[in-house]
Amino acid sequence: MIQTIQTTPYADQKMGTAGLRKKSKVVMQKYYIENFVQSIFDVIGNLKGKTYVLGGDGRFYNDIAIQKIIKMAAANGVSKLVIGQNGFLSTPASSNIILKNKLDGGFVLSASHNPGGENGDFGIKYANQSGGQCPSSTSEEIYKHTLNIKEFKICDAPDIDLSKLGHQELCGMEIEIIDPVIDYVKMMEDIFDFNAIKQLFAKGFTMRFDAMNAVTGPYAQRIFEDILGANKGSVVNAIPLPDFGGLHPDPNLLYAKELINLMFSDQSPDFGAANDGDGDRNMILGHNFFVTPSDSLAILTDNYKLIPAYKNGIFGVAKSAATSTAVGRVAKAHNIGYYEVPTGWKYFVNLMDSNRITFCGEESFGTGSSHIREKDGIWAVLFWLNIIAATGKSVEQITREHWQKYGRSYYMRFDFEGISTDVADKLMADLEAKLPSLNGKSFENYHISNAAPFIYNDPVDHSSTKNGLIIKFADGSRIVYRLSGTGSSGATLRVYLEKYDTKNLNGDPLKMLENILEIALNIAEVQTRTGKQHADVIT
Ligand code: VG1
Ligand code: CO
Repeated sequence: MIQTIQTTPYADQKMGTAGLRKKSKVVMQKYYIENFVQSIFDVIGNLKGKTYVLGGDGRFYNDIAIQKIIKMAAANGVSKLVIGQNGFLSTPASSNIILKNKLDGGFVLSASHNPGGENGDFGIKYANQSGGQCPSSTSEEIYKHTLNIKEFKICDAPDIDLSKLGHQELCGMEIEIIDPVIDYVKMMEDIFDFNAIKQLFAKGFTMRFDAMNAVTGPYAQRIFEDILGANKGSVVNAIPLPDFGGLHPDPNLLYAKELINLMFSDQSPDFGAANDGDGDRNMILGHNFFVTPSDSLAILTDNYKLIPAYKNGIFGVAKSAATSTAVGRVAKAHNIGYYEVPTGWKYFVNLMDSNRITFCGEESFGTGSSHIREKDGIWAVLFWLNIIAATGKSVEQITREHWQKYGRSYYMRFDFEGISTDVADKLMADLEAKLPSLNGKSFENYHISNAAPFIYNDPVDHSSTKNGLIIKFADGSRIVYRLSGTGSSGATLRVYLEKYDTKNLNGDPLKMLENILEIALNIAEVQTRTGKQHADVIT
């Protein structure tokens, strides 16, 4: 039943910030998935005795891709696959299954926060035995392999019935279909004070969780409504749909509009949250109030003692370089380790494995801890609920008190999308060349103290990664420039701005950052080079 089929390489199967991400139509080309997956199996080698987890966020083409991967795993000699029922598994749930059962890795079929559907995006994240996505050195090796691939192996058999829980067999490989939610819920119960949160809801606390028609609906309904007692209907857009019901499952101020409108209205519940396509991102809102992800990371870290799993102490904390420095001040106050890494969760994995950090986060609505090796959307929501239950304070109160204590990092990100790759690459190259000449220069009241590329030297595997360009000012303000590594066409320039203030805590972020924005766009000649006067997305 095992067939070896001849194929020819594709030139574009390079993983980005988080796995392979392409237009669905690209992935639907003949043997596209097969080439990529065979390359992973070839690079891992020696698959006998190995077990992998497999699932996805339910987006368009998941059903086809998952059957291909199952049949290829069997033909390549994998011993066992653990698969989420009906092909569903969130990214955090998948990481948990790898760690808890000491599996050899796994595949999450998702393009995360990118839109789905036939005209949307598709993606594959590959995790190794760490429970996190493979390091860049491995993805580079896989990419090289895709450029020379000549054949792949596949088991010629009917599709597996993914709705049936329990054990099956295919071409000598064991398949176990599991409930995607049970183990994840258990893990959350072990971390947080569910009783305190139950009492909070019993006293009439209200929330709205927007699952954006993506994978977290079933997890959120089970946890928030069934177990914790939030009102029925608190979780909306709860059924995962192949095209996310036309929504763009990116939990931010632009794409989670329905939730934002509710939270900034008189009908607002006490608390609002949303997750992305594969359940690893989160957005936190109070009544009339938005918490930036950078502040959220700082606030969670500052309050670790309120959470049962962390109350006896935490290792350090890490953030991506583009994320605001707010959490750095918290790390200093608590006298714990503090690390800055390139963008992408894979860079946190070594720090967690070596007990250097417990918490980590990114400005792109990602927060998490060493309970797994991916960011975790529902974990962050539960952390906030646990703080609220323990303190009796609102989201706004908690955040404002944090600013009183530590000062406030005004922070925003401006994305310029759909730029031609050549223009974007040249913009970054020219800017990098110009950085040394900027050192010591002043723009009105802003004095540049340092302008340099961000280079990360991993303390564990000693790899070195360059990611983004940073301009630092004497008053602590910062500009970070990066090109996105998750898009499926053209280039996206991200400009991240930060300004620290200890006196004016109630400013409007856009106003506070107005001058720095102008400086940032001028230095990089963004408008003249891209032809865009304004950012496409502001978060
Ligand atoms: C974006 C975010 C980054 C995040 C990555 C994956 O990458 O900026 O912080 O880790 O997406 O998130 P980029 O290269 O486009 O800036 V997810 O939720 O797609 O796994
Ligand atoms: Co995601």
